[in-house]
Amino acid sequence: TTVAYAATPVEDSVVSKEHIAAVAAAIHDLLDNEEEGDLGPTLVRLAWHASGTYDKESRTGGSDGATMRFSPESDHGANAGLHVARNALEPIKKLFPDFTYADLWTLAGAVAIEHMGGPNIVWRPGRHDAKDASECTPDGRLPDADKGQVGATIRHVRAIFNRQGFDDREMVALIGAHALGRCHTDRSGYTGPWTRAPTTFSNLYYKELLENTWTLKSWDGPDQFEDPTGDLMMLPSDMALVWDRDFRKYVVEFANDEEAFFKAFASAFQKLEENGVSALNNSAASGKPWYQFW
Ligand code: DDH
Repeated sequence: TTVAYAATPVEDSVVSKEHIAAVAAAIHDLLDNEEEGDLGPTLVRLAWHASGTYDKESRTGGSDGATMRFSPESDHGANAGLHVARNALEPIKKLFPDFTYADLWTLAGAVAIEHMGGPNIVWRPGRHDAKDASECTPDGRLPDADKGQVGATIRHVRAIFNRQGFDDREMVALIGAHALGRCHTDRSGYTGPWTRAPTTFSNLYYKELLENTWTLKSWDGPDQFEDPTGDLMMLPSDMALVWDRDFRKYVVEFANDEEAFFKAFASAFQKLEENGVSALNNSAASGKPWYQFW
Protein backbone atom coordinates (compact mmCIF):
# COMPACT_ATOMS: atom_id res chain seq x y z
CA THR A 1 0.00 0.00 0.00
CA THR A 2 0.99 3.65 -0.19
CA VAL A 3 0.54 4.32 3.50
CA ALA A 4 3.64 5.77 5.14
CA TYR A 5 4.55 4.01 8.35
CA ALA A 6 6.12 6.99 10.08
CA ALA A 7 4.74 6.87 13.59
CA THR A 8 3.04 9.96 14.97
CA PRO A 9 4.38 10.88 18.42
CA VAL A 10 2.32 9.52 21.27
CA GLU A 11 1.82 11.53 24.42
CA ASP A 12 0.27 10.18 27.59
CA SER A 13 -0.89 7.08 25.72
CA VAL A 14 -3.06 9.24 23.52
CA VAL A 15 -2.59 7.86 20.05
CA SER A 16 -3.86 9.81 17.10
CA LYS A 17 -6.26 8.43 14.57
CA GLU A 18 -3.55 8.73 11.90
CA HIS A 19 -1.27 6.65 14.07
CA ILE A 20 -3.92 3.97 14.46
CA ALA A 21 -4.68 4.01 10.76
CA ALA A 22 -0.98 3.51 9.98
CA VAL A 23 -0.69 0.56 12.37
CA ALA A 24 -3.88 -0.95 10.96
CA ALA A 25 -2.49 -0.56 7.43
CA ALA A 26 0.72 -2.29 8.48
CA ILE A 27 -1.32 -5.22 9.85
CA HIS A 28 -3.30 -5.43 6.59
CA ASP A 29 0.02 -5.48 4.70
CA LEU A 30 1.39 -8.21 6.92
CA LEU A 31 -1.67 -10.34 6.14
CA ASP A 32 -1.45 -9.60 2.41
CA ASN A 33 2.17 -10.62 2.24
CA GLU A 34 2.53 -13.64 4.51
CA GLU A 35 3.43 -16.89 2.80
CA GLU A 36 1.20 -19.50 4.42
CA GLY A 37 -2.04 -17.55 4.23
CA ASP A 38 -3.15 -18.62 7.67
CA LEU A 39 -1.76 -15.98 10.00
CA GLY A 40 -5.10 -14.15 10.22
CA PRO A 41 -6.86 -16.79 12.32
CA THR A 42 -3.87 -17.07 14.66
CA LEU A 43 -3.90 -13.29 15.18
CA VAL A 44 -7.59 -13.51 16.11
CA ARG A 45 -6.76 -16.27 18.59
CA LEU A 46 -3.97 -14.17 20.09
CA ALA A 47 -6.37 -11.28 20.69
CA TRP A 48 -8.91 -13.66 22.22
CA HIS A 49 -6.45 -15.38 24.55
CA ALA A 50 -4.93 -12.06 25.58
CA SER A 51 -8.44 -10.82 26.49
CA GLY A 52 -10.32 -13.92 27.62
CA THR A 53 -8.53 -14.16 30.97
CA TYR A 54 -10.79 -11.45 32.37
CA ASP A 55 -12.57 -12.07 35.67
CA LYS A 56 -15.38 -9.62 36.35
CA GLU A 57 -15.39 -10.24 40.13
CA SER A 58 -11.72 -9.51 40.83
CA ARG A 59 -11.43 -7.27 37.76
CA THR A 60 -8.17 -8.96 36.88
CA GLY A 61 -6.98 -10.27 33.54
CA GLY A 62 -8.11 -9.05 30.15
CA SER A 63 -6.14 -7.52 27.31
CA ASP A 64 -4.69 -4.66 29.38
CA GLY A 65 -1.06 -5.38 30.24
CA ALA A 66 -0.33 -7.89 27.43
CA THR A 67 0.86 -10.24 30.15
CA MET A 68 1.15 -13.17 27.74
CA ARG A 69 4.61 -11.80 26.91
CA PHE A 70 5.76 -13.24 30.21
CA SER A 71 6.17 -16.70 31.63
CA PRO A 72 4.20 -18.36 33.21
CA GLU A 73 1.29 -17.05 31.08
CA SER A 74 3.13 -17.60 27.78
CA ASP A 75 3.62 -21.24 28.81
CA HIS A 76 0.00 -21.92 29.74
CA GLY A 77 -1.17 -24.89 27.65
CA ALA A 78 -3.99 -22.85 26.07
CA ASN A 79 -1.43 -20.41 24.65
CA ALA A 80 0.72 -23.02 22.90
CA GLY A 81 1.57 -21.84 19.38
CA LEU A 82 0.60 -18.21 19.93
CA HIS A 83 4.26 -17.17 19.80
CA VAL A 84 3.77 -17.45 16.03
CA ALA A 85 1.29 -14.56 16.15
CA ARG A 86 3.30 -12.56 18.68
CA ASN A 87 6.48 -12.91 16.63
CA ALA A 88 4.72 -11.97 13.40
CA LEU A 89 3.69 -8.65 14.98
CA GLU A 90 7.18 -7.86 16.27
CA PRO A 91 8.30 -5.95 13.12
CA ILE A 92 5.22 -3.71 13.44
CA LYS A 93 5.97 -3.10 17.12
CA LYS A 94 9.48 -2.02 16.04
CA LEU A 95 8.03 0.43 13.52
CA PHE A 96 5.64 1.84 16.12
CA PRO A 97 7.47 1.52 19.45
CA ASP A 98 5.03 3.85 21.24
CA PHE A 99 2.05 1.64 20.44
CA THR A 100 1.68 -0.78 23.35
CA TYR A 101 1.70 -4.54 22.82
CA ALA A 102 -1.72 -4.66 24.45
CA ASP A 103 -3.12 -2.19 21.90
CA LEU A 104 -1.26 -3.86 19.03
CA TRP A 105 -2.49 -7.40 19.76
CA THR A 106 -6.12 -6.33 20.12
CA LEU A 107 -6.00 -4.09 17.05
CA ALA A 108 -4.44 -6.97 15.09
CA GLY A 109 -7.36 -9.21 16.04
CA ALA A 110 -9.88 -6.61 14.90
CA VAL A 111 -8.00 -5.87 11.67
CA ALA A 112 -7.59 -9.59 10.89
CA ILE A 113 -11.33 -10.11 11.25
CA GLU A 114 -12.00 -7.25 8.86
CA HIS A 115 -9.26 -8.51 6.51
CA MET A 116 -10.95 -11.91 6.28
CA GLY A 117 -14.32 -10.39 5.38
CA GLY A 118 -15.80 -10.05 8.83
CA PRO A 119 -17.55 -7.10 10.42
CA ASN A 120 -15.76 -3.92 11.47
CA ILE A 121 -14.94 -4.16 15.14
CA VAL A 122 -14.98 -0.91 17.07
CA TRP A 123 -11.49 -0.64 18.51
CA ARG A 124 -10.24 1.98 20.95
CA PRO A 125 -6.68 2.58 22.22
CA GLY A 126 -5.43 3.09 25.75
CA ARG A 127 -4.05 -0.23 27.04
CA HIS A 128 -0.80 -0.29 28.99
CA ASP A 129 1.96 -2.89 28.97
CA ALA A 130 2.71 -4.58 32.29
CA LYS A 131 6.34 -4.26 33.36
CA ASP A 132 6.75 -7.86 34.48
CA ALA A 133 4.96 -11.13 35.24
CA SER A 134 3.31 -9.84 38.42
CA GLU A 135 0.06 -9.08 36.51
CA CYS A 136 -0.05 -12.54 34.85
CA THR A 137 -3.30 -14.38 35.44
CA PRO A 138 -3.35 -17.90 36.89
CA ASP A 139 -3.65 -20.85 34.52
CA GLY A 140 -7.17 -22.13 33.90
CA ARG A 141 -8.97 -18.92 32.92
CA LEU A 142 -9.28 -19.92 29.24
CA PRO A 143 -11.64 -22.72 28.26
CA ASP A 144 -10.73 -26.39 27.96
CA ALA A 145 -12.13 -28.11 24.90
CA ASP A 146 -13.34 -31.14 26.84
CA LYS A 147 -14.48 -31.86 30.37
CA GLY A 148 -15.08 -35.56 29.69
CA GLN A 149 -18.88 -35.50 29.87
CA VAL A 150 -21.57 -33.66 27.94
CA GLY A 151 -23.04 -31.89 30.98
CA ALA A 152 -19.67 -30.95 32.43
CA THR A 153 -18.44 -29.55 29.11
CA ILE A 154 -21.59 -27.43 28.67
CA ARG A 155 -21.29 -26.11 32.24
CA HIS A 156 -17.62 -25.34 31.74
CA VAL A 157 -18.17 -23.27 28.57
CA ARG A 158 -20.95 -21.29 30.25
CA ALA A 159 -18.92 -20.73 33.42
CA ILE A 160 -15.81 -19.52 31.58
CA PHE A 161 -17.78 -16.93 29.59
CA ASN A 162 -20.08 -15.92 32.45
CA ARG A 163 -16.94 -15.13 34.46
CA GLN A 164 -16.08 -12.60 31.73
CA GLY A 165 -19.59 -11.14 31.77
CA PHE A 166 -21.00 -12.75 28.62
CA ASP A 167 -24.50 -14.17 28.22
CA ASP A 168 -25.44 -17.25 26.16
CA ARG A 169 -26.02 -15.35 22.92
CA GLU A 170 -22.73 -13.48 23.22
CA MET A 171 -20.78 -16.68 23.87
CA VAL A 172 -22.33 -18.51 20.93
CA ALA A 173 -21.48 -15.49 18.75
CA LEU A 174 -17.87 -15.35 19.95
CA ILE A 175 -17.25 -19.06 19.41
CA GLY A 176 -18.40 -18.55 15.80
CA ALA A 177 -14.80 -17.34 15.27
CA HIS A 178 -14.12 -21.05 14.75
CA ALA A 179 -15.23 -20.46 11.17
CA LEU A 180 -11.58 -19.40 10.98
CA GLY A 181 -8.38 -21.36 11.23
CA ARG A 182 -7.71 -24.85 12.38
CA CYS A 183 -6.34 -27.03 15.12
CA HIS A 184 -2.66 -27.96 14.97
CA THR A 185 -1.52 -31.22 16.60
CA ASP A 186 1.70 -29.58 17.75
CA ARG A 187 -0.19 -26.76 19.49
CA SER A 188 -3.39 -28.14 21.05
CA GLY A 189 -3.20 -31.83 20.17
CA TYR A 190 -6.36 -31.53 18.07
CA THR A 191 -6.36 -31.52 14.27
CA GLY A 192 -8.22 -29.94 11.37
CA PRO A 193 -10.46 -27.02 10.43
CA TRP A 194 -14.09 -26.36 11.33
CA THR A 195 -15.06 -25.09 7.86
CA ARG A 196 -13.92 -25.38 4.25
CA ALA A 197 -13.18 -21.63 4.07
CA PRO A 198 -10.94 -21.12 7.11
CA THR A 199 -9.59 -17.74 6.03
CA THR A 200 -13.03 -16.23 5.42
CA PHE A 201 -15.05 -14.88 8.31
CA SER A 202 -18.59 -16.22 7.88
CA ASN A 203 -21.45 -18.02 9.62
CA LEU A 204 -20.38 -21.36 8.12
CA TYR A 205 -19.37 -22.74 11.51
CA TYR A 206 -23.01 -22.76 12.63
CA LYS A 207 -24.18 -24.30 9.35
CA GLU A 208 -21.62 -27.10 9.58
CA LEU A 209 -22.58 -27.72 13.21
CA LEU A 210 -26.26 -28.14 12.28
CA GLU A 211 -26.06 -29.80 8.88
CA ASN A 212 -23.67 -32.67 9.57
CA THR A 213 -23.84 -35.88 11.51
CA TRP A 214 -20.87 -35.62 13.84
CA THR A 215 -19.16 -38.76 15.05
CA LEU A 216 -16.22 -39.37 17.33
CA LYS A 217 -13.00 -39.56 15.34
CA SER A 218 -11.08 -42.76 15.88
CA TRP A 219 -7.45 -41.87 16.24
CA ASP A 220 -4.72 -41.74 18.85
CA GLY A 221 -5.34 -38.07 19.67
CA PRO A 222 -7.80 -36.46 22.08
CA ASP A 223 -11.56 -36.91 21.58
CA GLN A 224 -12.83 -34.77 18.72
CA PHE A 225 -15.72 -35.08 16.29
CA GLU A 226 -15.63 -35.40 12.50
CA ASP A 227 -18.13 -34.87 9.68
CA PRO A 228 -18.96 -37.76 7.29
CA THR A 229 -16.12 -36.75 4.91
CA GLY A 230 -13.59 -36.64 7.73
CA ASP A 231 -12.39 -33.24 6.48
CA LEU A 232 -14.01 -31.09 9.16
CA MET A 233 -13.80 -31.21 12.92
CA MET A 234 -15.60 -30.09 16.06
CA LEU A 235 -14.23 -30.01 19.59
CA PRO A 236 -16.44 -31.32 22.41
CA SER A 237 -16.83 -27.66 23.47
CA ASP A 238 -18.15 -26.87 19.96
CA MET A 239 -20.64 -29.75 20.20
CA ALA A 240 -21.80 -28.22 23.50
CA LEU A 241 -23.43 -25.49 21.40
CA VAL A 242 -25.79 -28.01 19.80
CA TRP A 243 -26.10 -30.31 22.82
CA ASP A 244 -27.46 -27.52 25.01
CA ARG A 245 -30.96 -26.33 24.12
CA ASP A 246 -30.32 -22.70 25.06
CA PHE A 247 -27.05 -22.49 23.12
CA ARG A 248 -28.57 -24.30 20.15
CA LYS A 249 -31.26 -21.67 19.69
CA TYR A 250 -28.53 -19.11 18.88
CA VAL A 251 -26.67 -21.55 16.63
CA VAL A 252 -29.88 -21.80 14.60
CA GLU A 253 -30.34 -18.03 14.61
CA PHE A 254 -26.79 -17.34 13.38
CA ALA A 255 -26.85 -20.17 10.80
CA ASN A 256 -29.97 -18.58 9.28
CA ASP A 257 -28.99 -14.94 9.59
CA GLU A 258 -25.39 -14.00 8.87
CA GLU A 259 -26.11 -10.31 9.41
CA ALA A 260 -27.38 -10.98 12.92
CA PHE A 261 -24.22 -13.02 13.58
CA PHE A 262 -21.90 -10.26 12.31
CA LYS A 263 -23.64 -7.70 14.49
CA ALA A 264 -23.62 -9.87 17.60
CA PHE A 265 -20.01 -10.89 17.00
CA ALA A 266 -18.78 -7.33 16.48
CA SER A 267 -20.26 -6.10 19.71
CA ALA A 268 -19.18 -9.14 21.75
CA PHE A 269 -15.63 -8.99 20.36
CA GLN A 270 -15.33 -5.30 21.22
CA LYS A 271 -16.52 -6.11 24.74
CA LEU A 272 -14.02 -9.00 24.93
CA GLU A 273 -11.14 -6.75 23.92
CA GLU A 274 -12.20 -3.94 26.28
CA ASN A 275 -12.99 -6.02 29.39
CA GLY A 276 -10.82 -4.80 32.24
CA VAL A 277 -9.29 -1.93 30.28
CA SER A 278 -9.53 1.00 32.63
CA ALA A 279 -8.02 3.81 30.60
CA LEU A 280 -9.75 3.57 27.27
CA ASN A 281 -9.10 6.69 25.34
CA ASN A 282 -11.95 7.36 23.01
CA SER A 283 -10.67 10.69 21.86
CA ALA A 284 -12.71 10.46 18.70
CA ALA A 285 -14.54 13.60 19.72
CA SER A 286 -16.85 13.16 16.80
CA GLY A 287 -18.15 10.06 18.53
CA LYS A 288 -17.16 7.99 15.53
CA PRO A 289 -15.61 4.64 16.32
CA TRP A 290 -12.01 4.22 15.29
CA TYR A 291 -12.68 1.75 12.51
CA GLN A 292 -14.25 4.49 10.44
CA PHE A 293 -10.79 6.02 10.14
CA TRP A 294 -9.10 2.92 8.75
FE1 DDH B 1 -10.79 -21.30 19.78
N1 DDH B 1 -9.58 -22.93 19.65
N2 DDH B 1 -11.67 -22.07 21.43
N3 DDH B 1 -11.92 -19.61 19.97
N4 DDH B 1 -9.84 -20.52 18.19
C1 DDH B 1 -8.64 -23.18 18.70
C2 DDH B 1 -8.37 -22.41 17.60
C3 DDH B 1 -8.96 -21.17 17.36
C4 DDH B 1 -11.37 -23.28 22.02
C5 DDH B 1 -10.33 -24.12 21.69
C6 DDH B 1 -9.54 -23.97 20.56
C7 DDH B 1 -12.87 -19.38 20.92
C8 DDH B 1 -13.36 -20.34 21.82
C9 DDH B 1 -12.77 -21.56 22.07
C10 DDH B 1 -10.11 -19.28 17.63
C11 DDH B 1 -10.91 -18.29 18.16
C12 DDH B 1 -11.74 -18.43 19.27
C13 DDH B 1 -7.97 -24.42 19.00
C14 DDH B 1 -6.85 -25.02 18.16
C15 DDH B 1 -8.53 -24.91 20.14
C16 DDH B 1 -8.17 -26.20 20.86
C17 DDH B 1 -5.51 -24.38 18.50
C18 DDH B 1 -4.40 -24.94 17.66
O1 DDH B 1 -4.20 -26.17 17.73
O2 DDH B 1 -3.74 -24.16 16.95
C19 DDH B 1 -12.31 -23.54 23.09
C20 DDH B 1 -12.28 -24.75 23.98
C21 DDH B 1 -13.20 -22.50 23.10
C22 DDH B 1 -14.40 -22.34 23.94
O3 DDH B 1 -15.08 -21.31 23.86
C23 DDH B 1 -14.87 -23.26 24.75
C24 DDH B 1 -13.30 -18.00 20.87
C25 DDH B 1 -14.33 -17.38 21.80
C26 DDH B 1 -12.58 -17.41 19.84
C27 DDH B 1 -12.61 -15.98 19.39
O4 DDH B 1 -11.81 -15.57 18.60
C28 DDH B 1 -13.55 -15.00 19.94
C29 DDH B 1 -9.43 -19.18 16.35
C30 DDH B 1 -9.52 -18.01 15.38
C31 DDH B 1 -8.70 -20.37 16.18
C32 DDH B 1 -7.82 -20.77 14.99
C33 DDH B 1 -6.37 -20.48 15.30
C34 DDH B 1 -5.42 -20.88 14.19
O5 DDH B 1 -4.21 -20.76 14.45
O6 DDH B 1 -5.83 -21.29 13.11
